Amino acid sequence: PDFSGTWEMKSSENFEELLKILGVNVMLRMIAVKAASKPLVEITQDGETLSIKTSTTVRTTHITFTVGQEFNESTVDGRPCMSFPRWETDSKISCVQTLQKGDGPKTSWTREITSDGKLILTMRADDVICTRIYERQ
Ligand code: RET
Ligand code: NA
Repeated sequence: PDFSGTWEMKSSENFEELLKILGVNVMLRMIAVKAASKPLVEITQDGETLSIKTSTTVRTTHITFTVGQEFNESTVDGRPCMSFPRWETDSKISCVQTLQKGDGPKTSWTREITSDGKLILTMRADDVICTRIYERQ
């Protein structure tokens, strides 16, 4: 699948609930939710290697990984973790995260390209799943 492109978000569910279960306090949640309502996602892809830059006014993350190989990233609340991305289907990457220090909810994400060319991002912490749908700009 081709993940590359500049993507804008069309819908988001459960982002605040996700931050809540991760223990982010109400004031920081408000700031984060507002900023995360207008993210810009830029993805470049070379085979199974993806580079994903997610920009907001308050936080920008940039990850590069190869499917099948562990890499360092941060959970959505900013805690360093090890991540292991793998193919769940031929168009969906599923990535389990392990905190580098301390305990917290079990976190993971998926990124999938649908047959109609949308990008679906899910982020999970324990039983809370946030779903965000993107379309190419
Ligand atoms: C934290 C807590 C500390 C204060 C702020 C935060 C902001 C997080 C944001 C995350 C955006 C995520 C996106 C993900 C994928 O689409 C780290 C929660 C301000 C803005 C856009
Ligand atoms: Na997003």
